[in-house]
Amino acid sequence: MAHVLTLFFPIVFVLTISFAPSVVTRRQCPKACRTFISSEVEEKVSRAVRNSGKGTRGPRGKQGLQGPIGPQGLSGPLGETGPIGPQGPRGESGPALSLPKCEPGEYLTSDGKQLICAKFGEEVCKAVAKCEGYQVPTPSLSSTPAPTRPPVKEYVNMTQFMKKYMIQTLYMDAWDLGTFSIGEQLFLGVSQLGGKSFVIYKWDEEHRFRSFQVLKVPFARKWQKFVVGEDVYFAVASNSRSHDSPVFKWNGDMFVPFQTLPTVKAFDIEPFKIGEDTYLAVAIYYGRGSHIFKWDGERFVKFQDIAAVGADVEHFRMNGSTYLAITGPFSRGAYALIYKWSGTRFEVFHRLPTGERAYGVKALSVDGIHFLAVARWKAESSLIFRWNGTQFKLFQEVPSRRARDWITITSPFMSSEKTYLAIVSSDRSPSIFAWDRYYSKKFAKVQDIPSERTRDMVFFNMGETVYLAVASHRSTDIYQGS
Ligand SMILES: [Ca+2]
Repeated sequence: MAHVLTLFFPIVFVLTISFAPSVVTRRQCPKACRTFISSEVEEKVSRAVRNSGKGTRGPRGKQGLQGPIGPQGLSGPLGETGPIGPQGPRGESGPALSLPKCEPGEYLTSDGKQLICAKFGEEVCKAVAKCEGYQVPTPSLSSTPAPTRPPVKEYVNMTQFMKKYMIQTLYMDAWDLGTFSIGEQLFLGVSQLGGKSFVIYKWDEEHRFRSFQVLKVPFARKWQKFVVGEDVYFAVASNSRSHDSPVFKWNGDMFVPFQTLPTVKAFDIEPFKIGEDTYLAVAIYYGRGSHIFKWDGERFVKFQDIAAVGADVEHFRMNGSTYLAITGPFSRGAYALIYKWSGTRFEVFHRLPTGERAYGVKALSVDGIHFLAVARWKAESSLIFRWNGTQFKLFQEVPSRRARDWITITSPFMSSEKTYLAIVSSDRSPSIFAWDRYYSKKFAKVQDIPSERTRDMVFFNMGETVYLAVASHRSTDIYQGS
């Protein structure tokens, strides 16, 4: 206020001086003149007061909140035409071609759809000497190309998993990934290598995984979800000498411990059913052999020991029979051991030579063909075997280095079923293949995934979209297929 006054008084003083003559010579200034002067004085005074009230500029205020997202822009220009796809399969042979028998005065021609007989026109009659009764020589098949259509091209439009469609990264020391659904809810389960925990994430409405539950599992390795009756469970192999492998049960809100399976250094668990019975095969990596547990109506009890140690066990069905494949350490021989259900127990069925130590095994069926894919740790490639009716024969070899496992998904959407198979290679980029039923009739390479020291991967579906989760030693990336 004091500041205002010190400015104010001099201004009033100056104004008074400047208008003093007009005040003194009052008579010479009429009413309009006086009104003008007083309004001038008022305005100058108020302006002076306004100016005197202005302080130094204050500090910049905080940035405001971001406004709402604006309306979506117009769609961009049409993209360039894609490359020509591979040639489609050869069509089925059509019905035998029969030439129509033309009458005299007719000739054989085509209307674009079929061969027909047409009468000679006047022009043709003029050109040939004798039109009436002239027999046109019937052309041979080779000289008359039948109207053909170009072979139908099948475009193998395979979903790709691009860096720009990476929708989430989860930071953790993952060892084994898996997804499963309970009703409409999708979960991602991750066994942690460093921590003594098993972490469950839940897919939310924003299409992101959010941490849902952390369960204590020392040395968690591979795991699987399964259902007994209406109840949902999952079992985790514990690669520990002193801890058994736990089974958890969904109680409607969360997973709670259900029972433990007596194991020492378990590496993988495979649930499967034979008829109404539920079994758990547990691959033990050290010691004498692996175990099979059976559900007795209330819990799992030991059912059978099999003399195979392994890092991975897989079950599959062929022609009504149940099989187990187990891959073990090299010291036991470079084999994948295959067991077959005899009706009462599993018996050794076949030793499948794998050349090098097999680390992971995956069974899949496409178009009625049974495959067994073996991931090899030491070799520079991994192998896909095909069942020929009596045994598995080498079908395809794909590059890999320190391969841990294979993953697969069959996506029933987008008009035709597509089967993907990917090799989880840890010392080189993992590769995705797709069953090419039309062209090469092999697993055709789709793409490589830019990932180093890959631990595990998993495909999953939400709606019609295929997603891929890729775990490396530090983080897990979630890709949306496009
Ligand atoms: Ca397995």
